[in-house]
Amino acid sequence: MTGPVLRLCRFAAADGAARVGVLHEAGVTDLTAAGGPRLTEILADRDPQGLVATILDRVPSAPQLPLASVRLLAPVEHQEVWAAGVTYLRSKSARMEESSFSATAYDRVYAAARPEIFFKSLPHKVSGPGDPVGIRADATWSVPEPELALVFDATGALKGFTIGNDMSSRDIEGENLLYLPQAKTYRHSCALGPCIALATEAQARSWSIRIRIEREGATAFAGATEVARIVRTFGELGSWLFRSQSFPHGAILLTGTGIVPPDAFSLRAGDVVTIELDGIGTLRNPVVVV
Ligand code: DO4
Ligand code: MG
Repeated sequence: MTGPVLRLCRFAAADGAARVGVLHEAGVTDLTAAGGPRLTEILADRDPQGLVATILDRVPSAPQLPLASVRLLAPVEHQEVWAAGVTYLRSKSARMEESSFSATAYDRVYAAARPEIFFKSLPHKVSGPGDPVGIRADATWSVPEPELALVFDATGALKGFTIGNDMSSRDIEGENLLYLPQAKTYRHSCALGPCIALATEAQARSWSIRIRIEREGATAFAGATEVARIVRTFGELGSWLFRSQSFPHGAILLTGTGIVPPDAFSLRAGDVVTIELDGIGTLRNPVVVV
């Protein structure tokens, strides 16, 4: 796959109904109006990029909608969302510091053949661009985790990439690793968007991830890392996700965080989290207490 990366999105136009489109710098080409299928069917095609080109060749007059006239939705239909963890050295060391109780577990899983993979969200619970992301009311140390997310079809083939925010309660995870599902999966704990970039692993490996957290108009935290620092290949992560599992609609897998704010930092209601990933775009969400 060469040339510009095609970016597929879900969006709501004036009538509020979910549609599928191609996301450009200034707007969206409405594939649904051109008779295109749902995102899941496009991703299931052997050649999603070719399928989109065929749809647009057939209907060259497909509506072009300015970005300001649409609301981007999370690029997920019926796909479960899972997450890999401790795939960056930075994540391993931060978690070992956070909990002497569980330090060996993080140390071991970083180097083990089997990666850490956990369930993150049902599709209908995912926040899209502009939607709130949550911090738990019973947590005292909450952080965003900006992550590259892999988009698989039902056969386990990697079809594209999006941005994921694996919102986490570090105090709850640090108290006892058995509390991980509570630290990771709660209302508004997962955001995805703004689109699915149909790129290759080689292209994605050259991308950087940046995060900025705004508080009362100023930057409260900013950080960056490179996708190339992920210690495992995407094929490896995908093959573990699909072991003894079936995902009839495909699945989304977050690949772990490599950016950890200083220990004194915790998110607050009203903060705004902006994650940028080269080749995909920007995912921006306000923080609420849930
Ligand atoms: O084991 C805890 C979760 C790890 C994680 O979410 C990450 O490294 O991103
Ligand atoms: Mg994570």
